Amino acid sequence: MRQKELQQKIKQLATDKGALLLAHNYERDEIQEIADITGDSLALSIEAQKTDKQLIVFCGVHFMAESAAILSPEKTVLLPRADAGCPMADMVTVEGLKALKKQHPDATVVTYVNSSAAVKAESDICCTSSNAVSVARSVAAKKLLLVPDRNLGRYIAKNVPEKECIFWDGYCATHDRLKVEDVEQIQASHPDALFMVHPECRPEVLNLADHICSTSGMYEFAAHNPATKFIVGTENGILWRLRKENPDKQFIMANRDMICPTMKMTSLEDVLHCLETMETRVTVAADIRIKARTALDKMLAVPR
Ligand code: CIZ
Ligand code: SF4
Repeated sequence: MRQKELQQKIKQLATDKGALLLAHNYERDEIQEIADITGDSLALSIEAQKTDKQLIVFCGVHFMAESAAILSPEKTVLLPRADAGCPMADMVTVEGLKALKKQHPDATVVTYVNSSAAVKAESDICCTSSNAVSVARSVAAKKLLLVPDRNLGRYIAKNVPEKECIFWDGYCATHDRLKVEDVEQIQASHPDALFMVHPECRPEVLNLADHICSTSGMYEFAAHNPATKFIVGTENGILWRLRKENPDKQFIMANRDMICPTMKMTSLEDVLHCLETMETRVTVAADIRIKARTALDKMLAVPR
């Protein structure tokens, strides 16, 4: 089937079944094209909560669908590819986190939303890449366990020097791969471009940035900054919407290999199959869901 036909078939079936199609900013272009809403993981989960629709098709990775299920347990949340996980989220286990907490009983656990529901349930408060610094500042404890991303952790530690920070040694290979030399080379070829970068990148790369922000922050920065050329330091799926919303501006990847293999798994065929079969449903057991929800709600209560 041609791409357009497949897209039309999906849209029709989604309408017939009353489904809301969500796509993360890193999904393939043809998936983002048919989504009702594109966004970052938390924004999409909040949209899933707000809609009257009872069926959510979440084109993304497993922890994202879990977050939607935590916020809306009464809805049906489908993940088109059950095997699309997040390698960084998988770097921390509940047992490992419990052991670290035992070593630091006086610390507050601040967990990035890019983590499993079970790990969130073992955490005191969650954070995203856009609110990480405010969340860390809001915590009363002097000592923080920052889980699972060591790069986001070091970014928090730099901006909240009054706290003692202990990092879980996880990382996102897609972002960690970006090196200082890559950025310096691109900056030398495009001296008039501004470098915007995600805090999942290494600290020495963040030092070269004009703007450090989440994916949503990049859309805002690109739209409102008068500059016309930007070097992009995050997963390349972000280019689709950046270019669509800013047709007169130029966006250059800081490194061509910033491609997340699991975010790119979901195909149009998978989305169609998911709507036809109603598989795979993602649910979170009540005991975990309630604890994970508490950690998310605490984060949502922190003023920006
Ligand atoms: O790196 C990711 O997977 C991001 C930025 C996810 C999200 O939207 O929070
Ligand atoms: Fe996980 Fe990184 Fe992929 Fe995001 S880009 S889903 S953090 S591996």
